[in-house]
Amino acid sequence: MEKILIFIPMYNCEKQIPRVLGRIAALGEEQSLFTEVLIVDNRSADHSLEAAQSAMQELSIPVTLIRNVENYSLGGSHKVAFNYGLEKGFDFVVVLHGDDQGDIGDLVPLLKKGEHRELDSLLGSRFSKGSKLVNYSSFRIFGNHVFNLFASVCAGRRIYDLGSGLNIYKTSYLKDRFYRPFPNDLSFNVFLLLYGIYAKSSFRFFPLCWREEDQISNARLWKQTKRMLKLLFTYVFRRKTVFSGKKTEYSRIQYRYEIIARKEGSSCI
Ligand SMILES: Nc1nc2c(ncn2[C@@H]2O[C@H](COP(=O)(O)OP(=O)(O)OP(=O)(O)O)[C@@H](O)[C@H]2O)c(=O)[nH]1
Ligand SMILES: [Mg+2]
Repeated sequence: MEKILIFIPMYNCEKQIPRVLGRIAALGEEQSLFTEVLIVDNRSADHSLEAAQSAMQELSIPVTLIRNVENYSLGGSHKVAFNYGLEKGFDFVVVLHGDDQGDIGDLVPLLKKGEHRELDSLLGSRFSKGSKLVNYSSFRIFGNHVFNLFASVCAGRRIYDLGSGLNIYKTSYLKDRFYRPFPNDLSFNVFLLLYGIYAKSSFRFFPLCWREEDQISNARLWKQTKRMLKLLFTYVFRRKTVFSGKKTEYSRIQYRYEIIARKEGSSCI
């Protein structure tokens, strides 16, 4: 039986994390598509830990709640979870943001068809045909389409989303831990995507529903745009250097965590 880990990065999501876990519990018997849920708290300053610990009791599959020893940002939390997936012998790692913008249900039909087995990764896309956006302004949608087109030209491959919060990766693809030197901030996802193109990995985008309701957006528009442009420029002119595997300040971090709570699976599924 294949082993699939759902990794949930969580940072100040006390309101949203019960809903994210509730959507997994609502899958009912389909929860058994997944082997374990790993919630990675990035030292939230609110009551996310307590909210998660209480809501995780509703799931039928095992859940582990851990807390990073330091705030490693979103990219660093991915590293913690990828390392965990590799060390515990998982075959796939699903990334599902803890602020309830996406829905795990969007991935279920693909998993049932076994599409994840054919590719190194399946990437959720907010801007594909069939995607649904709730509370996104037309300006933001238009801007993203333009940016995705520009990124596609730079990368030489059609990009529909530079980084959404619902993706699945094969651990055999991650096993040499090429992600270790990547920056830990929100640009980690773009590094991951560009590396995937650089390394000629196999992936495709799938449409999803994405909401922005009570979530706090941390992506500062202009700062983020400038950073992305710089990154794409680097990809065009210096990709060999960037992806050569050379150690960076991020490679040296230990990415340690402590276990806060563990819930075993119930035998009814
Ligand atoms: N911002 C931020 N988010 C983190 C961190 N650690 C984990 N997360 C989680 O990472 C997920 C994505 O964070 P967001 O700030 O929404 O970033 P984003 O989805 O890339 O950008 P938006 O377009 O603003 O939604 C959320 O579920 C956060 O709870 C962290 O250190 N900073
Ligand atoms: Mg978000």
